[in-house]
Amino acid sequence: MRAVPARQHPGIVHLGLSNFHRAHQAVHTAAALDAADGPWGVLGVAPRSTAVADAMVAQDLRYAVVEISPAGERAVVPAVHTGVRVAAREPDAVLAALSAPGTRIVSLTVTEHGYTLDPVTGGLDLDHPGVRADLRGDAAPGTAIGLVARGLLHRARAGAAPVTVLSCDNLLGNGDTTARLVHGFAHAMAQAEREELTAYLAGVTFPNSMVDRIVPATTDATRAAAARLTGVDDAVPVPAEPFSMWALEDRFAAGRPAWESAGRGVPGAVFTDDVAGYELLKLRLLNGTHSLLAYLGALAGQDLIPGAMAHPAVRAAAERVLHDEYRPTVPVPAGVDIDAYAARLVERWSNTALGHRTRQVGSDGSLKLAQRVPGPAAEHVAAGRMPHHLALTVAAWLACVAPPPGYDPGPHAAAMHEPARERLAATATGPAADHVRAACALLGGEPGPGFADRVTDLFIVLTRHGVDAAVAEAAGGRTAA
Ligand code: CS2
Repeated sequence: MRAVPARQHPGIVHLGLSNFHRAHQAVHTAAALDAADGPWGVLGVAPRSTAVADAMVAQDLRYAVVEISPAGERAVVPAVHTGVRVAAREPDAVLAALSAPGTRIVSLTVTEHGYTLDPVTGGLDLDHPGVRADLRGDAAPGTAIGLVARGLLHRARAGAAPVTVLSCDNLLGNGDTTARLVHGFAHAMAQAEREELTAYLAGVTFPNSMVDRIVPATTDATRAAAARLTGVDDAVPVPAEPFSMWALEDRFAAGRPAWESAGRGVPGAVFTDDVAGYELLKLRLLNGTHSLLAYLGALAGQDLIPGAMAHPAVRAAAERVLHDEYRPTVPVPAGVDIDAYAARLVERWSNTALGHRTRQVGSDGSLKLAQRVPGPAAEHVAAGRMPHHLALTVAAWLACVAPPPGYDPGPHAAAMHEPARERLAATATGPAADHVRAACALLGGEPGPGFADRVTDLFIVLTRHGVDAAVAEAAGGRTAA
């Protein structure tokens, strides 16, 4: 009889069956398991959508990651999933998995949107209807934080060992933030539950991590490429750029895979105490500039990020925000060559073969920009400098998702998902300055005096005279006539 490889034990329960997880953590875990077998299979949990979960079951939990660049394509099949669940459909099975003795890591890719974070307080949004329902606890948890907290409470009650909760999302201090939210949830529970959960949380660790790989949505072209490269039909392959990076703190309560191992086309993860440095580097230089490219690109009629890069004014604005406004606010981690990093970003955004859409990067802007813009903007304003291109980022976002009457931002902006769209529409018909102030409030407040005025100037130029005029205005550093 053949022994069952250890990797078939799901030591990891992962919340979020997104393309990002399937092309990043899954591939790094496959590389780790190639280097050292261990109980690190992944039980993937989709919050609500059944499509990917059911398709994965139908194809034996296998799928291909199709690495795409102008240099060519290749397929990698991670094959690390041991099962999939849909939380809304099988809540008991998910809670059982979270509290199973063999579960050692609970990881998350639920996007900025999934954390039910109040951008003003930085804590759990206790007014969120989903959070309120999860605190009542009379039905299965519907929010990610509710699911983690209730899962950990089950573990506490089952006497199960502590676990690591590993956020793999683009949040500032994602581990610390997740810890704050889960503690906030515990704190708001009824007394008996609060005490049980809080005691258990003392043994749980929440390492910070920086995750990086550009992963677009799957299209028919991805399916065709997967079939061509692997010879099998795959309903849910994932397109990804060749680049992948992961930096994380080595604080695991119950062990971890050998993620430092390179393989399957990805380099080994970097374990470091300076995750904050990597995180700022990535959240600001990559994600911050990406947002500007998405909004200005969409307004300039571009469907794709490389299309935005090919638009001279948009590219010029991206280079300015990257080098002049984000870069000086980032303490570069030891060993990182910042010039090479920035040059690589330009190359990554210019990947014409990948098909990364402006609408994807532009979606959920109210939540993403809160992580990307206010911190560096506050630093510049406090130092007496106006960050014109950070202001332009906010103006372009607002022009995309809450345009003033008579201004049509075009189909790519209209297709962006924005949870605050309705709220922002309420001020779109009034004076631009009030509209901008309402938008800044949503991002956590004005980062410093004069910033909202500068956003207002640029918003007016952008919506009256267009993208090129607004870029010229930002570069000239003047105020609007
Ligand atoms: C992007 C990110 O959609 C976005 O907001 O900036 O998803 C970006 O592609 C990844 O963080 C790259 O690692």
